[in-house]
Amino acid sequence: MPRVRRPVLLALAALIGGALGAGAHPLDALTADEINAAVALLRAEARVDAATRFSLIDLDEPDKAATLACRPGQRLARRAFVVARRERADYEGVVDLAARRVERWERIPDVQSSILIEEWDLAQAVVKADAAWQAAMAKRGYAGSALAALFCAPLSAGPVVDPTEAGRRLLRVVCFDPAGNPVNLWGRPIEGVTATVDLDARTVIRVTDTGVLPVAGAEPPPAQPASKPAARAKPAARDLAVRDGEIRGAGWAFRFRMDRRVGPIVSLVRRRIGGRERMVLYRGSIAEMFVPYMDPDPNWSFRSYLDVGEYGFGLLSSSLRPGIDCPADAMFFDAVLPDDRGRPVIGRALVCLFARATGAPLWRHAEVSTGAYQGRSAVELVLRTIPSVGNYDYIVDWVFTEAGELRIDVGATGIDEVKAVASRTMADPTAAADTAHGPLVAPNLVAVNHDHFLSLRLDVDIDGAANTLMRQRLSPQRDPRNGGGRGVWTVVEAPVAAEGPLATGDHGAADVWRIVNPTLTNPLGQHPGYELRLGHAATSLLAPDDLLQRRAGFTGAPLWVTAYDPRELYAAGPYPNQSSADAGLPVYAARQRPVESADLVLWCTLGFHHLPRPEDWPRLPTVWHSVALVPYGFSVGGGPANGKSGAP
Ligand SMILES: [Cu+2]
Repeated sequence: MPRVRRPVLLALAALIGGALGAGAHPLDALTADEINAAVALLRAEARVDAATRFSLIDLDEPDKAATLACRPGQRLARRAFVVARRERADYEGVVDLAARRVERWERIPDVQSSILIEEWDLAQAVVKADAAWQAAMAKRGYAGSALAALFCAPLSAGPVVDPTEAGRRLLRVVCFDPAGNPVNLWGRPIEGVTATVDLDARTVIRVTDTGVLPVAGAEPPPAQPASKPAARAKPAARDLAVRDGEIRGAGWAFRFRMDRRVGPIVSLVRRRIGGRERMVLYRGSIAEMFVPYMDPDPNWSFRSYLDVGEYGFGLLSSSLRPGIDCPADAMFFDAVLPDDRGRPVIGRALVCLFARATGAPLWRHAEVSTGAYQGRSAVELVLRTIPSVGNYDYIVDWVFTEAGELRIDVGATGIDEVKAVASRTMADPTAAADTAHGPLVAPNLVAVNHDHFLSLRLDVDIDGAANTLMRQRLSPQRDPRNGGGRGVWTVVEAPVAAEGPLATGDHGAADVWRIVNPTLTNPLGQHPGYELRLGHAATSLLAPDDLLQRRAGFTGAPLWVTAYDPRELYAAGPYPNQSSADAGLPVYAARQRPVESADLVLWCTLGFHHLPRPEDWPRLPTVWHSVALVPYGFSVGGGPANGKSGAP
C-alpha cells in the first residue's frame, strides 16, 4: 500500500460545489461543503476533536420510496454517515445536515474501523525504528542507508485470534528492497521477516523471523515499452450525454457517485424503451473483495485481504490516464472524498465514461438464399474506475449495452504478490518444496496461489420493487418416443422463497437465474425480467471453519439473495478489519426473510482462482472476469403498458 496519493486539499470548498453540480439530486455524493459541515457539527457537539480520524464520511442515503418520488428541483433532507476513531475507540453516526444536528452517535465496541492512510506511514516508521527488526535486517545485510531505502508494506492483519493481540489495532509489515525501481516496489521481497505493529501503542509487538532467504535479482526491462498517455481528444459525441449528474446513452439512463469505501455506486439505472424509462437497478456497487493466499508459512498465512472494508476502493482509486487507462476521447470525472482528518479532497480523473465500438456486430444476418444482408455495429457505454490496492490494480467497468445488457467487467492487473525462495530453477533440489504453493516466476521468486472474490450488491428493481428470483433448472428427461432411444432436457422453474445462499445445481452452470416482476405482464403474457449470468463464479475452497474463510463467508456461494435493507451494504459486514467471525451476508441471510414478490437484493460473488503463470511476472497482463444482467421478456413489444398491464 505504498505511494500515497497526495491529492489537492480543498481550501475553497465553494470552488467545486457548483463545478460538479453536486448536491442537487438526493443520491449525489456529499459536496465539500457538506463534508465540512458534518465534521463541524460533530466538533460543535464535542463528539470528535482535532485528534479524531475519519475512515468514512459518506452520503447517508435517503429513504428509497422518498427518493423515487422526488421530482426535479425538489430537495430531500441531506444526511452524512460518519465512521470515526477517537482515543482508541470506533464510533459511527449520522449527521442531519439540513437540521444541523447530530442524529445518532454511538461507540461500536470490539471492531477495528478501516485502515487509515496515515497509519501506513506510521507502521513503516515504527518498524524501521524497532531494534529487533533492525537486527533481523542486519542478518540480511541491510543497515544504514540501505535499511532506510527499504519499502515496508502495511498489510492488513487478517483474522486476530491470538489472545495477546485481541483488542489491539494492528498491521503486519513485510519489507522489500525496491533497488531504485519506483513502479515495482514488490519485486524483491526480504522474505522470512514479519513485524506486527500495534498502531495505538506505536510499537512493534512481535518480529517473526523464519530464516534468511536470498533476495531476487533486478527486474528485467519490459519486453514492450510503456506507452505515453495521449492528449485528451474531444469526447465522442454519439448519443452520450451527461446533464445534472445523469448519464444518458445507448438506451440507458443512470447516475453514479464515488464513495471512499466501495468506489462508484451506480443508481437509478433505467432503460429507455418505447419512449418510457423503466427501472432495472435501483442501486449497484461492489460490496467487498476477498483475496486469501494459499500458503501456510507464518509470513503468509494471515494474508487474506478484504480490500474494500480494510482499505477502500474509492480511497485507492487512481487518476486515469487518457489513451491508456481509458480512450483519449473519454469523459473524465473528478471526485471529492474525505481524507483521514475529515477534510474534503479532490481526486482528479478518478472515473471515466466513454462509448465504445466493440468491433463486432450487435446483430447481423447474411441470407445465402437471397444474398440479402442486414447488420448493426455494437456500441456500449463504459463507466470505469481503477483502484490500486497495494500491488494489485482492479479495472472495474460498469458496461451498458444497446441490447439492454448490464455487465460488470473486472480486470485484474498490477503486480503479483511474490515470495522469495532458495530455488533459481525447477532443477534445484529445493524446487519441489519451494513451489508447493505457487510457481516459480523468476529465479528465487514464487508467485503464491490465491483467489479473488469480488462481491457485487445489486438492488435490482425490475419495473419496480416487487420482484421474484426464479431458478430455472435443466432437467434431463427420457422420452418414450423414438423407441425410447433419446431424451431431452426441460426447464423446471421455481421461485426462491426465502433469503439465503444459492448453490448451483447438479449440473453446475446449468442453473439459470431470472429476476422477474410478477405483478406485470408483457404483450406475450410473460413477466418482464432480467436473466443473471454469473459468468465467473468460483467459490472458496477453504473449509467453512477455516480461520480465513470465517471472515468471508460470502465466498461460499456464487449468489445470495436478501430482503432489501438499506443498512446491509457490505458482504463481510461493516467492520471486517481484523475480523475473525462471520459477519455480513451469512448473518443477513440467516434471518430467512421472505423474498418472493418483494424488494430483494442480489449479491453475486465474482470469483476466480489465480494460479499465476511465469508470464504474469513482473507485469500482470490484465485478466478479465464478468457478471451480467441480460433482459428476458423485458423489452418485448415495448414491455408492459404504463407499468400496469393486467394481473399475471
Ligand atoms: Cu491474482
